[in-house]
Amino acid sequence: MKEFIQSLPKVELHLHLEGTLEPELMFELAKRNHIDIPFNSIAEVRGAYSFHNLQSFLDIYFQGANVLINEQDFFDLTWAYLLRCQDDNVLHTEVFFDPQTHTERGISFETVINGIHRALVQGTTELGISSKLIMCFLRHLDEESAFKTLQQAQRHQDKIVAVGLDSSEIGHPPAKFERVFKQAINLGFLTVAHAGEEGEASNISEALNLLKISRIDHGVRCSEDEELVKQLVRERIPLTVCPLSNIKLKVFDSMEQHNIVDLLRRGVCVTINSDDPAYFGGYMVNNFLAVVNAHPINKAEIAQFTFNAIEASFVNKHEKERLR
Ligand code: ES4
Ligand code: ZN
Repeated sequence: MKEFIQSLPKVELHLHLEGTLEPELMFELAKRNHIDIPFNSIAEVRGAYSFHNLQSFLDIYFQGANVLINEQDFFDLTWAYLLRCQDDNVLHTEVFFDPQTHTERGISFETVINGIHRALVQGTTELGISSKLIMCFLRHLDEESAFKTLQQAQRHQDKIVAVGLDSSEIGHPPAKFERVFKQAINLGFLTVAHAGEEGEASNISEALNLLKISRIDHGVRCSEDEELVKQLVRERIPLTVCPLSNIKLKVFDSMEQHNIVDLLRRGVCVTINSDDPAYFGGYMVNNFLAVVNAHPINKAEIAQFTFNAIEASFVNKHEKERLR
């Protein structure tokens, strides 16, 4: 089974570049940029990665991002992730970045996007890994900050396919960003949103109805609303599920209790993704293995996760044929 999963072609649709910052690179960048970090060793950093909910993770995640200063840092971060994709036979990836995490501390939008974009282009030419870039708004910040970020993104629309919504779900429902998403759609961006991760199922319906999203990031709490599950099946609305993330952030008590295989068998277009792999214990192969080790599942069902991801991806028909 391990070899089958290793060699299975994969497509990743839910990955935060800031969440791929491994402790080793964190130390290297801290040194290079003369930034103080509150850790004395790599082991100490890993020891701090024990979370009791989404917020306890986000606090550490935003702190880690402080070592990213120059364009080259964003390149190095992205390139290191693409090498992991190569290791895990990921052929195509659609990655998130959070510009506000950086612009709020004085790093320019250009520094961030130019470093990331240069690495993604090199990933295509040197590794044969295709990619799309999705810009997320931090939902704990206000509408005005999101509008400002959307404006900054406009001159980079050739590099960004979609906008998304991440960070603290509880207390920051999709409705808060209805006007921002409306403008983004008018400008020609596709839309996605984290919904139904920690927050209730109604956030999923609200994101679909108000933000016109093409797919739902996480969405695992859909099972609390039977009618919603039926709608997801009927309309083939994809969920980008992140199994190891959900266990680390205590969305489910154990992988055995995770509903991803149940949703797959009920006909929901579910996919497997790594979210913030440096923090949650693994990249794509590890996420597949964690699911398979906890749930009896056959090879055709495992391969269905990849077929679903191809279907849910933002590539054109021609590129979907290539991935199949
Ligand atoms: C995130 Cl797991 C998760 N949820 C919401 N926002 C995020 N940003 C990075 N990882
Ligand atoms: Zn996420």
